[in-house]
Amino acid sequence: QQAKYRKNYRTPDFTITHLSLDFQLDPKHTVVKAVSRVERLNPEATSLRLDGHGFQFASIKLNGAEFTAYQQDKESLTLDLTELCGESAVQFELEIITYLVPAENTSLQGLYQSGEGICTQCEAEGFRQITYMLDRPDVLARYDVTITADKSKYPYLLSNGNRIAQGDLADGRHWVQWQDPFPKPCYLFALVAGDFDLLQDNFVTKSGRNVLLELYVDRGNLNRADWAMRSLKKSMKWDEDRFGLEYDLDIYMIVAVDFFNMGAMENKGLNVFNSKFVLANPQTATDNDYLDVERVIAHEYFHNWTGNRVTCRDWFQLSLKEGLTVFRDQEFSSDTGSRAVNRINNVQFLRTMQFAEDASPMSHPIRPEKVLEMNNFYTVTVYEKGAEVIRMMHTLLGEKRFQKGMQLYIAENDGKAATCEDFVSAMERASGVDLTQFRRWYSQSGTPELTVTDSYDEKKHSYKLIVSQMTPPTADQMSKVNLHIPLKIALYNPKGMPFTLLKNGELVDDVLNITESEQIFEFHDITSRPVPALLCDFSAPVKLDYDYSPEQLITLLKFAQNEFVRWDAVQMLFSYELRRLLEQYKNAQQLEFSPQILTALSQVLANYQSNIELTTLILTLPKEAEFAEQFKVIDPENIAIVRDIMQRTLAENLKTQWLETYNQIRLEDYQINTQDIAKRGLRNLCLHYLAFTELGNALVNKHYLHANNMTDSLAALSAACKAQLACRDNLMADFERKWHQDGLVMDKWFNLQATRPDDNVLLNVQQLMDHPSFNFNNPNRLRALVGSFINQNPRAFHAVDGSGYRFLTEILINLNKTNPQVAARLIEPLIRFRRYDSQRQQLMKRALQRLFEVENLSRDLYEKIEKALN
Ligand code: BAL
Ligand code: ZN
Repeated sequence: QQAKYRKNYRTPDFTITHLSLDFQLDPKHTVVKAVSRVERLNPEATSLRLDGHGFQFASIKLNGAEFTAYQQDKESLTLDLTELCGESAVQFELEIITYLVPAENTSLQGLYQSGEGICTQCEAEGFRQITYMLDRPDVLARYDVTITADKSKYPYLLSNGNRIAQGDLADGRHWVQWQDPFPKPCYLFALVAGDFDLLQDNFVTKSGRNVLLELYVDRGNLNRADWAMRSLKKSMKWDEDRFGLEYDLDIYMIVAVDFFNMGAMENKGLNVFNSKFVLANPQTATDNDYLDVERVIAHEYFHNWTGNRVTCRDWFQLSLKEGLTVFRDQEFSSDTGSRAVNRINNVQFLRTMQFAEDASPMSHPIRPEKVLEMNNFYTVTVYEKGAEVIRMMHTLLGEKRFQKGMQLYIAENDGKAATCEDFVSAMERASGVDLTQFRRWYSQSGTPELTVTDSYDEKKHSYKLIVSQMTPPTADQMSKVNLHIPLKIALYNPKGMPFTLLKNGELVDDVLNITESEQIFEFHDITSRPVPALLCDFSAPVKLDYDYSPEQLITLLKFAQNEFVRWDAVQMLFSYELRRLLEQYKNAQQLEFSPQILTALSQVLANYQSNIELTTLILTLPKEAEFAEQFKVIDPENIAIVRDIMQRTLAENLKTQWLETYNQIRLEDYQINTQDIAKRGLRNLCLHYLAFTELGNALVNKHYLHANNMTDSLAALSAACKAQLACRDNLMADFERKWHQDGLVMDKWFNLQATRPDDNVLLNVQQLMDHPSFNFNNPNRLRALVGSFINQNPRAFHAVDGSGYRFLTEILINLNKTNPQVAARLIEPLIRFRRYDSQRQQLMKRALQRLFEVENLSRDLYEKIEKALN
């Protein structure tokens, strides 16, 4: 297993300028003729290595003549070109014919069958499963694609760019020809064939281009397509308004498919989507599903400029397009919805998932140095931490200079394959801000820790913050350097008024530049000891260590003007409380939730009308996985027990208020707007807590029966499951009866089954793998049942008898054969064994060793297991 290193990047010896693809489609036997115009870039080069596997190689011709001077191995075809001379050595034509079986391609990479249709997924290295190719993102070609297939089975034949010709054949087949005017790397190639319902619309760009918008969904799903179309138009408008970026083709197509490894794919002009991120109507989708659809549609659309027009030079630069595009989709959601809510959700996700990744054997910088299987690097680090790095630049430069940097970056790199350095350099030159030290964020992995202490001089009215930074070693990198960390702060007086930040009478910026191991910041005219709000808005992806007292945190909760700060104060209060209660629990003491915190939370609920969304976020207890992240050694059993007690205490103590609020919030017809989503969110949180009281069963049952939308139905169902109510089994059976034919909706049901707090949950999950709605080859189903169990039910998965680990191992052994990419995602909780006690460590290691010995272990799994065990 050969790793690739970033430092070894070389420009290609050859490039392909034109690629003409002819597909004779059939799920059992597809014939692909690929004719490429090859240009030699390095005059010394005498051999050309093409990537390819997973197909039957039929023939190769060079400039129209049979060609035999090649060597073939499992992953490539190397052409010996020493015989070529003169002109033909500089430019020549290759014709390669391959045979494929899309119906048997369960890897869901390359060309495969999804349901009754056929589609492609080529990022990162799936194109090489279609034909031999210089499969690297810095080879950009113009594509001309002809697809021929049975007309009744595949009435729609789609590819990138513009449809330029089509026709019928006498044998019942038809053909369509597509041409993409923009040169692109092969990872952006797409083909879709099938029978769909089609939703059409249009968008007129700011310069007057009329763009045809087409959304293809499975037959019968048209009533779930409107929201995605609206989201697309909203995204197109937003990108023009905020980034000045306009769409560049006359047609934009989105196809929803059921079998998809990722969320969606930004292929030029022809996005292929996991149907989960397209289909939504009030009966089938929750409010969160609606927001997810909007976000993912936006994300893929934004890639048209950040990813497609400017692409990546090599896969080590993945964050160039992903970090930036996540930043852009986060800004879109913040500009068009609540900025605070979006920030809180994004930070919560990052702190839980990315911090955990950085503390795992898979720790890597946002621009990795070494990669064995590229699919393993579509990570929260590259995406979400990558977006944080862009956000820090935005904080340091400000919107105006950041946009100037964006324009320069695009002007300099349009139509090219760029690097992260190209981006930072454009930002630096456009803004005049020195980013020399900041660049280290690209090469250093790990979560930096900021330790802050303070001192107050009552006489001088001066206040000092002493800030030190340290990044602990990670699995991939022992020694660390100081980073440039923007630390946003505010100082509150005990009455909750913010002090103006002054030094020697001059205004001080609220973003402190932390660049050294230790720095002292002094503020004057501070008339009483302040409560500092540190890392406001999570101005950097770091851990903060400041010894807050509960009283200080309650002050922040009550008074901070910044909504993020208020929420964050409560997160710290909950953590503080969890630790205290865990101690009491371990010492077999009576558990007592701090009355002071209960009072503070009760006040938040009493004032819910001032900010409904924030109230919901504040009163939602962190999940087990979020709590777990604070511990070096995680105790899944006790965290779950104590968290449950916290939940029941909150439920019981605030019962009257939960009920009052539940009854006060009134909603009429189901509508998707910020206000109604907020109201449903809080009302359903009240229901969740009430489920743990004696009112629960009747109330939840009624809520379910009266629900006129999926958000409310699911809230009731979830409350019934989490609180193990008497009505649970009836409600679950009712839901199953209604939805058993709808995989996406059943995923919600599978998730609830897998996260039951019941002792026999694993047995239940195992039995559900035979459920008629379950399909092992569908990644959505697997994630809903198996993924939910291993990631969202830590207590059961980490059962000390090792049953959870054995269950996952069996699944992974099978998935290794069918879908290694998904296998490598699901193995994550197992490779993190170092975070657990020695008994669990032993069991987890044993499971990994067993997997390591599996015959034909995929590169995907090998890379992760090898890192974990060594
Ligand atoms: N490029 C892979 C899917 C996405 O990040 O949009
Ligand atoms: Zn993306």
